[in-house]
Amino acid sequence: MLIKRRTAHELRESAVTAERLFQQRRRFLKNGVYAGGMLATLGMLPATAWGLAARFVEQIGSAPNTVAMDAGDEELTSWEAITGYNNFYELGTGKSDPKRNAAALVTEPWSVRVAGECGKPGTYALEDILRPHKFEERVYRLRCVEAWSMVIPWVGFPLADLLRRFEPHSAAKYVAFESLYDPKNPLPGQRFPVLRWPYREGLRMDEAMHPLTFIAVGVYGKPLPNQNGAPLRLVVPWKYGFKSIKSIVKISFVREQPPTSWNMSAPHEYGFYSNVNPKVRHPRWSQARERRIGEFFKRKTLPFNGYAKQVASLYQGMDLQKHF
Ligand SMILES: Nc1nc2c(c(=O)[nH]1)N[C@H]1C(S)=C(S)[C@@H](COP(=O)(O)O)O[C@H]1N2
Ligand SMILES: [Mo]
Repeated sequence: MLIKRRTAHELRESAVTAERLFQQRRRFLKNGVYAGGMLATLGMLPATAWGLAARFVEQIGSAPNTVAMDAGDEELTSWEAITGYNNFYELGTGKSDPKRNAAALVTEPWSVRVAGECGKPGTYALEDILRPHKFEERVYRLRCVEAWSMVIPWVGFPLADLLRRFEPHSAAKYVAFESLYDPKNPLPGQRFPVLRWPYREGLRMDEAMHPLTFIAVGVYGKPLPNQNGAPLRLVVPWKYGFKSIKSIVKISFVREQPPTSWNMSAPHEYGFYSNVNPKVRHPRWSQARERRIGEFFKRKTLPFNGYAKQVASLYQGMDLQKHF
């Protein structure tokens, strides 16, 4: 088989095709017509051009019967916006910096260090992390704390399925995550102390094990672009976007609430929980409304970003004004 290098232009075209196929398939699914296999052609991309995650693209493309529409009937945000308007401070603080600097992030080889209160700590190659999981598609709203939002068709698997493999001890009350940081070879944005590197995030164990909590390895049926947090990133749809840490290199099971980057940098503005909450304003702006990228008028922000039915019980008895 002829393996040909793809130009940027070709990449764009194939991405647009993927988006159109996906939108079509989604219409089919809405009408109750099963459209399995429509994405099958996406599995034929040359692996060398796509990096490590591409080895799994066939699996990504052949999982159309497992789409979960947890964003109702809302229209998907375009591929262009999802992959061109990003927050990924390691690659720069401007919204278009992550895409422009994407090549600075080297995702091959990749491994994840697993540490702390668990039966199977160690360093795992990405292949070993991903191999046992059956990928599925999840359409989730993503609400950034800056009051904009998107609807994104992720590909991946529940975080709970991954964590269980490491046999967490009962002493593990929280899970901490870290993104990549090599002080000797910093990413373009890591030359500046905008945050204390590495980027850190964390969840309470029950939040981490919740079925909505997801590890994404793809979007729109394609491997995750670097600017979206390749090769694997967290997605917690009922929390502000900054909890959804990108390009994970370390997972620790810990007893105490772990320090998290945005909370360390501005504790009065960014709490550990950071559940989407229209009633708790950011000290500098209201969180009652948001702008859906691609739309002109603002819309109301929903409690827990519209996932209250699934997750509100996690916070029963907690004062959410205090534990923001
Ligand atoms: N490592 C890392 N993860 C990160 C960020 C970051 O700067 N570094 N930004 C967060 C923020 S603020 C948001 S809104 C989402 C954006 O994800 P997206 O660019 O895929 O839409 O990623 C989150 N994960
Ligand atoms: Mo964000």
